Amino acid sequence: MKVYIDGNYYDKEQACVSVFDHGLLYGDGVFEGIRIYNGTVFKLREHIVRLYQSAKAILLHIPMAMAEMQAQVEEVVKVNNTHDGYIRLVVTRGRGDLGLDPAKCPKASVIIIVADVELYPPEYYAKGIEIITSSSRRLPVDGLDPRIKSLNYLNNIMAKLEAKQAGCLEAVMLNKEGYVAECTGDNIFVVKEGRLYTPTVYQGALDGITRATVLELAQKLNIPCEARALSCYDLYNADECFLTGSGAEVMPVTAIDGRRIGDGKPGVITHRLLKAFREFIAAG
Ligand code: PXG
Repeated sequence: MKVYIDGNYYDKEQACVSVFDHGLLYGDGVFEGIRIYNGTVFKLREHIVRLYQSAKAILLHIPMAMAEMQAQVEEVVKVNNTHDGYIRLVVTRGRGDLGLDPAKCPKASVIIIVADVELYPPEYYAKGIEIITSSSRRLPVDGLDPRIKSLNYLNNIMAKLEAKQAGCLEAVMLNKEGYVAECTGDNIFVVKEGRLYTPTVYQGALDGITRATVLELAQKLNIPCEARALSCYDLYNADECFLTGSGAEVMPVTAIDGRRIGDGKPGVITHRLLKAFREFIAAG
């Protein structure tokens, strides 16, 4: 496996960054996680746009144009001859000194890693998963806008630890008002009386690319959908619930905080959307 760093390719073991990189010292940087299906990079343009928007929001200049970045990602996939996998695209503030000042970092670093994807076991899709709500809140907009996919994932990691301690794979993160934002690495949806709901980005949801794809597919299937505020009450009393993300795709949730969702089995609409999502991928 060859890792791209700032114009050069390195073997996995030799792929290193400086200890003075502000991505390491301060989590100063942005990233994307992207899937490769059947030799094609899924929604690459959308991921690149989100990366550049995250970078713009933190005043990080990416030292290549968007079209160049897109071509570079494609090249790394080709060099690695990857048919199905996962891309981690990272842009750090680059090498500086030990102070916070980003002006001390002359050039951002671009890292592109292609890896095998860690798939969830198929039985999770058939049976659904149980999740909890975490005590770790999603960052407020006046702290760091949660739409920025930054290298600062510590509060998501705290929530993930809480999930693992409870024997779950994912945790719901609430915003500081107590409304549902999303999960640690996935967006969340509920179905109630045939309608699909998901929190808005202003409630702390990442503008997820899988989320957007599922909303589009729902429209095509004539399933009414709406982004709006949701509380834990709405989750507990939903007919169906599922998560979306580049890793999870569409993952049914069958219990939240010990409350059974619907009849405790993946729902009909969830299943239709998962099927539609997989067909969409297969169609290239
Ligand atoms: N919310 C958060 C906080 C995320 O990090 C999503 C939602 C889903 O967005 P997409 O665009 O993927 O539909 C993400 C993305 C991991 C991992 O290792 C997770 C993500 C990205 C990269 C790695 O679990 N989730």
